Amino acid sequence: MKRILTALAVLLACSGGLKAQPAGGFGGFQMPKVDVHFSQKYADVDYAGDDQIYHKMDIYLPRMQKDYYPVVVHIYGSAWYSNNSKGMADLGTIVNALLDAGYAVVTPNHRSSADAKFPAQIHDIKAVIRYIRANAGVYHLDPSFIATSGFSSGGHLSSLAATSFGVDELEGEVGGYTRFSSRVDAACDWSGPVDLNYMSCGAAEDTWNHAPEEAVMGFPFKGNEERFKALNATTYIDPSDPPVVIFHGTEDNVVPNCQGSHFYELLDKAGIRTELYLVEGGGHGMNMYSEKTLRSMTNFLDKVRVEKGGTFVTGTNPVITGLFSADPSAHVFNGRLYLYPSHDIPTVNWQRDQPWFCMSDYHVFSTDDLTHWTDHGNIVDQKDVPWGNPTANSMWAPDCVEKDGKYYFYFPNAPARGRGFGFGIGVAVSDTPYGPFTIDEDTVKGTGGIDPCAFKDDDGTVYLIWSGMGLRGGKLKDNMKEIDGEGVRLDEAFPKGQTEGPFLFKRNGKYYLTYPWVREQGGTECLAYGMSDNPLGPYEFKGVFMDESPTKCWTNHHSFVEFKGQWYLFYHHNDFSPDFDKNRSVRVDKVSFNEDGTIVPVIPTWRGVGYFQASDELNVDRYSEIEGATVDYLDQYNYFAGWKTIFAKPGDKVRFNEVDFGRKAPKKVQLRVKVEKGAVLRISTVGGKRDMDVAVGPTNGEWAVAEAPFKPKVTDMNDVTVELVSGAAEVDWVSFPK
Ligand code: FUB
Repeated sequence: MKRILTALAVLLACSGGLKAQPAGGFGGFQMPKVDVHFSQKYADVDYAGDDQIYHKMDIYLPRMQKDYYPVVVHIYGSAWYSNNSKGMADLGTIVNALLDAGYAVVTPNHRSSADAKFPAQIHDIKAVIRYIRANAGVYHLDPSFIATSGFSSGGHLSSLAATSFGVDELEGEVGGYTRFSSRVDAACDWSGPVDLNYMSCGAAEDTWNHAPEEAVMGFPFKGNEERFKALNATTYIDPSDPPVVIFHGTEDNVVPNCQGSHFYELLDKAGIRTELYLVEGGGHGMNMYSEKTLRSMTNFLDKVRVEKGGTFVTGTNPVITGLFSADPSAHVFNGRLYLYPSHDIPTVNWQRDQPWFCMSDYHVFSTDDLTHWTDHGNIVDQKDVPWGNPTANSMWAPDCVEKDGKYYFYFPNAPARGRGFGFGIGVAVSDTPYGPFTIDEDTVKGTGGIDPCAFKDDDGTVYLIWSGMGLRGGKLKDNMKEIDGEGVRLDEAFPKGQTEGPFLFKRNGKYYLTYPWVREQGGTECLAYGMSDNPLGPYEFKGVFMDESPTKCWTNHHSFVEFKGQWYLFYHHNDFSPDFDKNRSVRVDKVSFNEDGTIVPVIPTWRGVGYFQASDELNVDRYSEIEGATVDYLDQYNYFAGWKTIFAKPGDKVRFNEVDFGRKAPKKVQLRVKVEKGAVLRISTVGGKRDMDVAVGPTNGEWAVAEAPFKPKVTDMNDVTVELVSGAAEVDWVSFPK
């Protein structure tokens, strides 16, 4: 065992200096020429900003077309001796399996033991994770799921990244994104040495030659056993660690397989979800990558990802960022708010030479406070609909309803060849609001069209309303798969103009049939409604409750929901896609009713409805009120990066409502700014009565975080105003750190 590692060390050391080795290293025992299953590759991305080969990484996107991909960082094995083996990082085995399963794969280089001593290697890996989190939008990566994986010493670094989140000495300061979290969501350990003090598997006599780890630590093992514990992934295990899947060969003659079982036992004892695959006959790389083991890895990651969901914070509009969303149906199930929107993606199937609606699956989102959201992931995919066309990308507006403890998800889709024309409406059933959903074999009998809305009345009767040559509806039979009798037309008394996207709700005994309506020929959709004493009408038209989108998004589609005593209107505009209105984004604003039950028209806001603490990053470009200042995208190539406020002349200002300063006044204020020559910004709170001027120097064309002591004693709920006193500045966010 020891001879193999030592021999390899010599070989690498002789191969032309360790500072800038050619692509090489262990790389999982494979040929360098590999057909990697990617649709796009970003090569040599500099994650540390120092242009060193050991700080470059490659990013591969899967062939499967999605707008954002969950990420796995896969680290090559080299006994920490190589600083440039990303080109051989198990590309034909682990990397291809991940790509085929829909994961983007990042293969980083890292400093070798000749470049720098531990913890430089884990500092590099953490910089990779932070870089991905900070730049996810640029590379189509989904920052809500970042896992690590690695072989041999890469397995060590992958495991260490998982167990050591927040350990100061191991976090490091590599790269420009140290403000971002290096937490990972799952880890895969392929044959990794994770406890270097246990390499002899607990035998009384330590016969192990510790050459590679001595090289990476920079001092001998014997006599320094305690200090070596810093290198071990096992040292840092605690119950908050993410799930880990471990693969180890029973015949591994380089890293003994007791490493895998030992790691498994410790993780399991700490209550961490873990799976161990001891591969019969597997060596150190050899015979390890069967279809079965690779599938076990991707299944594990899929399970963790779906169960975890992505979590993100957005208390302003649009609510969902990082992916497009539209046609939001909101419902409260078991006290939690669930959102079932459509999922727009950039056009694949152009129609008549035009980019068009393109929707291949659905995600469900949930929240307790309309600020912290969970993305429960993909719940229904077009390829899994038994009656549907698996490539039509026509999964339009859906809805969900609970009946007798089961959740019924209704969705439109284009039927498969020979199964009809136009759109059908399908149903999928689950025991929870977020799946897994089982899709029914056939469409819902008695329906046909788009935009199903499922409404449960107080007596438990469920109605399905849809759009198909006008707005139609009917009672669902108890099996929830068939309309009882004929569907009836609901909008006959409404003024002319195209109608679709119905949403039915009940308040104080009255039924509201609400819908997107094109009130003027050649116009776009506003939102209108009628009221009735019966769910299936007749409805009396009551007017418009939201005007056409100011940015001319042709569609709008919405839902009403009462949550914790307040009514909300969810709807969509095309905020993250100003030039193409079929890539939309969900928004939410409060809604109220007049004495007679009619709806008070809703004016769309940027501020939205979310709760903010003063220590949060307050994106004041999502203002409640603006005077003089203007707003633009932060990054013209990645709109998901959000917006900035431009203060060009003194007096320009924005106000951001309802910020909770808590019981203890903050002592400082931070502003993320870009300033050319210098500027003074006035921060006001308590209705403008507590002011504080902050002078900001030039930032050399870069974004920088400026900090100043915050003198006013401000507590409790306040509005925050930012006003330019002199100079000029662009502001990303303002924060009052604790
Ligand atoms: O999302 C596709 C279609 O656009 C919906 O089904 C309509 O309601 C409109 O929003």
